[in-house]
Amino acid sequence: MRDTIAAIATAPGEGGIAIIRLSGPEAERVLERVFRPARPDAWPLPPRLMTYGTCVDGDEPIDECLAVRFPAPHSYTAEDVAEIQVHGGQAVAQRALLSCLRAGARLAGPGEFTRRAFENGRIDLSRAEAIMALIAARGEQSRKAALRQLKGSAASFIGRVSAELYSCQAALAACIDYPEEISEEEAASDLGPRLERLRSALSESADPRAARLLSGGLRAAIAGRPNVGKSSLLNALIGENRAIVTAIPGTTRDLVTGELSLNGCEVRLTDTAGLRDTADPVEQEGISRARAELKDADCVIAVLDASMPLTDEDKALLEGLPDCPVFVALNKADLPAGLDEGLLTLRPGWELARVCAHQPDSLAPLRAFLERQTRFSDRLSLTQPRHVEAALRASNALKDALEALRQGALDLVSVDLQTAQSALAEITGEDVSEEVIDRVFAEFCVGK
Ligand SMILES: Nc1nc2c(ncn2[C@@H]2O[C@H](COP(=O)(O)OP(=O)(O)O)[C@@H](O)[C@H]2O)c(=O)[nH]1
Ligand SMILES: [Mg+2]
Repeated sequence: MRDTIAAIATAPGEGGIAIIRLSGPEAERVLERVFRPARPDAWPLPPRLMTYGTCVDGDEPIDECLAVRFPAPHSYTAEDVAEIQVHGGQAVAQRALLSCLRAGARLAGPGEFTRRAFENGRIDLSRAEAIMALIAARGEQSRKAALRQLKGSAASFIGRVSAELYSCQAALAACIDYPEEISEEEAASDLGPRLERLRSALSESADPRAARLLSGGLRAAIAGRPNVGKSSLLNALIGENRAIVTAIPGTTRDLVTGELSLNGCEVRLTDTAGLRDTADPVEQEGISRARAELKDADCVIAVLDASMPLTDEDKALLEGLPDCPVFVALNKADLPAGLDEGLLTLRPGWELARVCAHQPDSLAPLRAFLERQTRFSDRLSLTQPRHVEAALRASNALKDALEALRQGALDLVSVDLQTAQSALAEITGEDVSEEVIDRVFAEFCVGK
């Protein structure tokens, strides 16, 4: 028998209401101890309807409140659930929770309500994660992807792939067990194309870049030698005076980040220390942070000063950039031109435009570049890093299976298909270690 858990389900701070949620076999008994309905004959409270009354701790009234119960199995956790709505103040909500704990409930851990919903079989693991993704979504793209997942897009996709994989496994088993009836060639000619289709379905539906964008937003690093206008560009793009701007080279030492939303996607811009040789230890540390940020970035805005001739530092910057989309911003285009564009060596795919940090309209090509980096297919079935990783593992196992099939090693094919099947079962949580489940729910908030 499980115990009964309680937590404040609303965000901390002041708000209109705060909700204390209870789940478990004692939920109703705890509610009876902490809730006095305005009409004493209201017991038992009607399921899923609000009842007005007073929240109490022993005999002491805490607040006016509304209470509602959701008898099992028609509740969030599929257990008996009760909720109390008090006024949304820190002291009120804390005291109402304390009263529930005194009445026999235990404080819930992070994500414990959702974990119960998963363990009681009401939702699969991918839907449980979708709830957290929906709560964490800061842009429209992330919200939509999380909602699709909550509606079962990942689960139904994995269900379809997995069913076809089972059918391939059955065909293979028949061939291994009855070699006189089905020849290896026959099996290979039928299984090959089917496994190939599964493999491409998996790799097409799992885009690691999209998954990263959805969970962490686009990371764009602004790089360049000192004084070319990196901090000015950051400020202009986010429309705020976030980074310090001066005419003194070496002003920016630490990483300064600013967020903006483009195309429903969060963009995290990082202004970095100007890259140059310096003896100043603080600046050196800033420069090594800048280099680390450049390596991790999804795309880079490389800034040059269009009013000055190209320097060796500029050339070293362009040569040393990582292999990712790059926008070369020729800043200070409002000043007389001093840079010979003919001397620039750009890699294929790099974009270039003359901009001026002080003229917002000139930044349109830069914004368009960033916006393009946030795009990806909106039909992806898998959008969480954990799912994408498992799907790619399954896809690799299918690649091995195809290779084994070409060599006629049917036993090996069978092992590879099993590996693929297990990787897929991790996504929905059908076959997943306790450790993975712990890790998934540890990221949840308390009260969800
Ligand atoms: N004329 C002009 N000056 C600029 C422009 N962008 C930045 N500056 C100036 O260049 C100097 C250095 O700017 P800052 O943003 O601190 O450069 P950072 O060292 O690369 O971060 C400051 O005096 C800015 O006002 C621009 O587009 N045009
Ligand atoms: Mg700066």
